[in-house]
Amino acid sequence: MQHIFNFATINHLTGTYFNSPMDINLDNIKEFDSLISSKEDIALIGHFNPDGDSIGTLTAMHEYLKSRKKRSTMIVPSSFPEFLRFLDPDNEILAWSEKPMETVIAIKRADFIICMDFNNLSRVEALEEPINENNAPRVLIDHHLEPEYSEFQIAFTRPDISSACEGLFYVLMAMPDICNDPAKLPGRCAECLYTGMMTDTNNYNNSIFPSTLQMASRLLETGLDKERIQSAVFDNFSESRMRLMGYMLQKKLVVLPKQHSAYMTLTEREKHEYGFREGDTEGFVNLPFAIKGVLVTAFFTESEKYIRVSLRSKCGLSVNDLSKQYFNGGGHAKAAGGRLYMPIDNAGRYFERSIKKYIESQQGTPFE
Ligand SMILES: [Mn+2]
Repeated sequence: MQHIFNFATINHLTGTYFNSPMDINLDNIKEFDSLISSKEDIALIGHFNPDGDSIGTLTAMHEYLKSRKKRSTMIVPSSFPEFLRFLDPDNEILAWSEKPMETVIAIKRADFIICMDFNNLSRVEALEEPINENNAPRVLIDHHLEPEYSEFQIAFTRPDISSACEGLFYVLMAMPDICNDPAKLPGRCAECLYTGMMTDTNNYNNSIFPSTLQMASRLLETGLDKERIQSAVFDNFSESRMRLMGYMLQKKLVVLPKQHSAYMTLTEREKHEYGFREGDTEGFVNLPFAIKGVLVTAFFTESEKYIRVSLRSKCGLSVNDLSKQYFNGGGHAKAAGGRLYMPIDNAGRYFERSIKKYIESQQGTPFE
């Protein structure tokens, strides 16, 4: 399967100059376009613990399919943070954790499945089984490393873009009805795409490529209200979340100067004390980067079954590799997740040992 596109063929398709920094194969676009035309009931699948990019791709694709008079159902394995609610004003997104029956039924009856912002069906947890039981064609739109190509009929994916929303933006630009004109994006599509890009780059702090700014610029040209989106995402937290952030920085932040690293651990008891709600720690993992010399960060959240791990890097040290070796996870070189199965009180020491061992195992200095 081919997942690279080239300019000439896109020009041929649209008859316009296609100013895209991404490569998309024309045959894949044609196939995707005709799959949409021939199907009636499309399931859009997002990943576990959906973030802005996940909800952004789902809602943008939903808006697009609505414009093509297709029924589509947005489905995620677990609920998403409240601050993203503005992307789904009519409460249409189904979370398996809240409505397991409805969710499974929607997957079973689908005649086409579009997976976005994840690279492997294991990232959708309980949804993996019903998806695998459905023989409908599957398409992937993503930006994670090492996609599981064999699970999809078409995969539009590459790691050197900011977000799955950016990938979806360029796929939509290549569709015949959009014809490389962002002004033709229907309904709230542009705003959903912009939100996913903005949140996945931590508000233009990381994973910004020339293609990313080009996408932003082209969306802004359509009259998109960027201030409104920024305020909906960043100025919408609870007082208790702000106080939790203060507590974490004051009491829980550990800096390891020699390892250019810093970490924080959040326990169930502390979550309870601060009235924790899903999404409250969004972005906390990035806070220590403001300290001079800190290039790698980790955030550990205790939950019922395991410790949720978030890892970030601003240097050559790959947290994807680090997570694969020590934290039962992976993701991107500069942003990865994982899980630990140990008491939360041991997580800090485990991180200190792991990062030391990992740095020792690297050739040369990873802090460049
Ligand atoms: Mn993403």
